[in-house]
Amino acid sequence: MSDYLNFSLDGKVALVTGASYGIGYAIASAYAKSGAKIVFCDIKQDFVDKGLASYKADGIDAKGYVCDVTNEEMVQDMVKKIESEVGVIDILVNNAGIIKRIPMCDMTPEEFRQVIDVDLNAPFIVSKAVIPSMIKKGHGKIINICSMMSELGRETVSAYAAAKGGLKMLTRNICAEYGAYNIQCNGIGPGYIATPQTAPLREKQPDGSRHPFDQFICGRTPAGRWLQAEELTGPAVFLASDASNAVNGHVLYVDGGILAYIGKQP
Ligand code: NAP
Ligand code: GCO
Repeated sequence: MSDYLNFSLDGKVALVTGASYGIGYAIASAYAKSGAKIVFCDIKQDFVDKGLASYKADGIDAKGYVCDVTNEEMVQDMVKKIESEVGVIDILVNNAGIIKRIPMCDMTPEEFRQVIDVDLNAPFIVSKAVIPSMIKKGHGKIINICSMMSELGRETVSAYAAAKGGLKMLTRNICAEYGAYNIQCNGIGPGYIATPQTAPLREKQPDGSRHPFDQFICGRTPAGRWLQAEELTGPAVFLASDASNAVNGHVLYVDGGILAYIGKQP
């Protein structure tokens, strides 16, 4: 089959950061079903163990590593271990992320720095760790999980929006600097996905009514609903496969149309 229509990940090694659950877990599981060998990391051993149990229950033979992706020494060590235990990383998904929903003027510099550290500095650290071997191997795929906040702001998420906006430009710069080595770096910009990270925005109110933000997002999404993490997996497989070798520096928004829609008239 020509590469142009090769959506398979057979024989590839894929590292997905923060993939014990949530979006990372869905993407890693889809990569496994597309033929890739899956490695993932999480910051705590018990989350790695829980993730391994979930992958096993889904019939996926994943390898998990404890690694704080903001710590360059830990990341370098993890990548060396992966290369010796599994193989050179062909596909990196910078998925690990946090959010702090605090009005900017109430946020401490430390709180702001923590978000920037995980959501922007870490994708730099992990990409820097895997690119040299990708260059030696002659190819590589880096996929950064961006956000609606790579394009839009909203109250209380200043650090997150700054990080995700920066991640969009880091994506473009990796494309610019390493595209000559057959490395494609793209982003996925999810809309609003039902995961633990957004659970507080969907919690039922004390009177049993829907959370106001839940109603707001359903009014801002043409499909009128939250998306599921599994709805990101087709685009993620495409960007990890040879079928996307001519796609570079692009952020693919998988948002149900939010960015195209002014919102339903109340
Ligand atoms: P989530 O449920 O909060 O999962 C985040 C994952 O990242 C967890 O496994 C977490 O591990 C891990 N992590 C956090 N800090 C880490 C660190 N320093 N080192 C290693 N792992 C770390 O989030 P999600 O909703 O799946 O989101 C995943 C990514 O998609 C994030 O980058 C997020 O910003 C982005 N995103 C989410 C949405 C959405 O609506 N959910 C939309 C757009 C973009 P622990 O649990 O051990 O901390
Ligand atoms: C928020 C949400 C969003 C989503 C996502 C949207 O508080 O607005 O957490 O930031 O996580 O990034 O694309």
